[in-house]
Amino acid sequence: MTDKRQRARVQGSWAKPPARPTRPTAQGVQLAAGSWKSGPQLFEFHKPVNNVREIPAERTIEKAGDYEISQGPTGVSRLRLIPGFLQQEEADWMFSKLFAELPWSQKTNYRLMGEAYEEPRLTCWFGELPYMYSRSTMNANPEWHPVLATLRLAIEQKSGHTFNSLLCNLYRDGKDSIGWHSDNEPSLGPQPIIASLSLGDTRVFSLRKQPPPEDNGDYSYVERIRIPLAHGTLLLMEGCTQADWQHQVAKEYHDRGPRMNLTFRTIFPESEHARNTKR
Ligand SMILES: O=C(O)CCC(=O)C(=O)O
Repeated sequence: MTDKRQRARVQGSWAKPPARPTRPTAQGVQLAAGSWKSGPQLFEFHKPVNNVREIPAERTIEKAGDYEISQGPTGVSRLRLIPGFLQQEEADWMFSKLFAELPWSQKTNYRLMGEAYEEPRLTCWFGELPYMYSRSTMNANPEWHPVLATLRLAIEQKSGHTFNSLLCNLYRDGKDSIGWHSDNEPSLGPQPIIASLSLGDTRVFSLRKQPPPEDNGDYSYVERIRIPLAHGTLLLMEGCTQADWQHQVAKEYHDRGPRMNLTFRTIFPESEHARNTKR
């Protein structure tokens, strides 16, 4: 008999179901799952149940494209990334002009219990209607800077959406930031579309999915996305992105130059808020 056949015979005999003992023997083998079987050949392997919950790996989005980032629970959440929406020279010129000429100031917000804090960045607002977030209001300011009016038109043409307002953020260095939040104020309507144009130094824009209700606000296991936003990049957030995800620009430990972010949005008059929330 060749070696190969001999091995096959041995394997065959092992593969046969073992004979059942007619009565329990004295020897017993404790199984991994804690049950006992009598007889030396009745060992069964029970794979331990894996109770460790996986943390999804963070995804990085850098390339131009349309990304469906989730399908629920509210509906489809979509991002559109357009690096190089502005050419370098054009973006350089706009950055210096807006940096010097916009009415930047530091806004005071209020926490739920009424405690005041200064935002860790400078802002200004353009639009026929005021904008209220974090329990403090930015007054209406219909005097659009001509550069911003031109940008609004260009972004409307590119995106196919219209916008009536603009929140401008200025991050003076790597210590300036915006914490986790969603742009979901009632004045923005049910599925707000936000067009965000970045100028200046690159900063990482992060998103994290809202946890399911049974996780009671614990974000440990949620999906995460990071998008480095470079000079001249346009990012569109559409669909349920504000209902199902939060976003932030975190502080950085490396030196960062100034960065500006222009977030075009549509504000609805107060008379339409109730109608919007019902939709
Ligand atoms: O600076 C950014 O890219 C994000 C700004 C932002 O989240 C906001 O204005 O709501």
